[in-house]
Amino acid sequence: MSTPIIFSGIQPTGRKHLGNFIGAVQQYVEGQDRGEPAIFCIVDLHAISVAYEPAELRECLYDTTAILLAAGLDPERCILFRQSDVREHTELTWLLSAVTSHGDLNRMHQFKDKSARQRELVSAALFFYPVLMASDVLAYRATEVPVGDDQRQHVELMREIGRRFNERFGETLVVPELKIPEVGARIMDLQEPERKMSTTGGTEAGTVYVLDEPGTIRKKLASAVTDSGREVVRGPDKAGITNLIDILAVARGVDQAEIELEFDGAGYGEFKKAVAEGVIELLAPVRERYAELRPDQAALETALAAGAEKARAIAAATLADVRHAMGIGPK
Ligand code: AQP
Repeated sequence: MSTPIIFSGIQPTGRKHLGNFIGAVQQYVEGQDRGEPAIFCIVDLHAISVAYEPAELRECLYDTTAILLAAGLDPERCILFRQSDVREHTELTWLLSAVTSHGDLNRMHQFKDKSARQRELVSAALFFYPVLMASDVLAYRATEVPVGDDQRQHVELMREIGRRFNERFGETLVVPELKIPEVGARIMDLQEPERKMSTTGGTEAGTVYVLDEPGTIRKKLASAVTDSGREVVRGPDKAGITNLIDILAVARGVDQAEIELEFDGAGYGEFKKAVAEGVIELLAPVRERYAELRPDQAALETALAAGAEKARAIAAATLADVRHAMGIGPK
């Protein structure tokens, strides 16, 4: 197999949750030595598609940068940068909009969900979100896109956009593959296990944040919704327990079957305590390292700027090819 070019984006917020961590961040860390290069982008331009505060956005961007570094991303081994520092993303968004179908954008689940939740304005940016996401990835001719299961539809659309571009203008872009984790691709809300754990759409008590203190994590896990049964096994009518089994399996790096075997005959209370300890062990080192890194904003800025320079060089070359293929600008 050839060496992958890995690309993924993550929204800037200080409230990254366990779903983001397992579905995305752990895959990034695993990918940074496999990708050549592995590129990770904090997508501040995506964040402005819903209501936001400008001053908070900047702070959140540093929060997310520090979380990613604390989780193990190393700017010497990957390219980590801020989306808005590389203007090629926005230019490519417009160019790719020429081969994006309005009907496809209309079918996006995320747009339907998020537009229904906006109180003041449903922005055109929210509608265009998937085109910007396609540009993020296609600008680097990435071959692999590590994301959680909720991004499946967006990645399918970016593949379609890449294919349509190549058919219309000649082989220029690379159609990437989706990469979702085998276990933990969709971590569910602890209070409403039929819904995914989410920054904006979930319950506070059902969302474990990467930066939660151990006491908070214990409390959230203790009150996690289960069911009226007693068996620690996965099943279609056991959404809460299935989610907790997945979480503990990922936290310990073992199979779900191993967890079921270990807790055979144990009560839900004992099991939930074990899940809490597993999650604390997974997240505590990240929280501690974050506390060391976050105050040095200048160092975070330096790391992002160096990443942007490397990213720009790659994206600019793709843009030159795209412009040429599309007949844009001088020969
Ligand atoms: N519940 C989840 N389980 C597994 N993976 C998840 N991801 C998100 N939720 C889960 C993955 O996290 C990555 C980064 O997501 P993001 O920060 O860009 O935000 P998002 O995809 O919009 O998801 P959020 O954080 O839950 O925000 P909401 O719901 O408010 O939009 C992505 O790879 C995503 O798949």
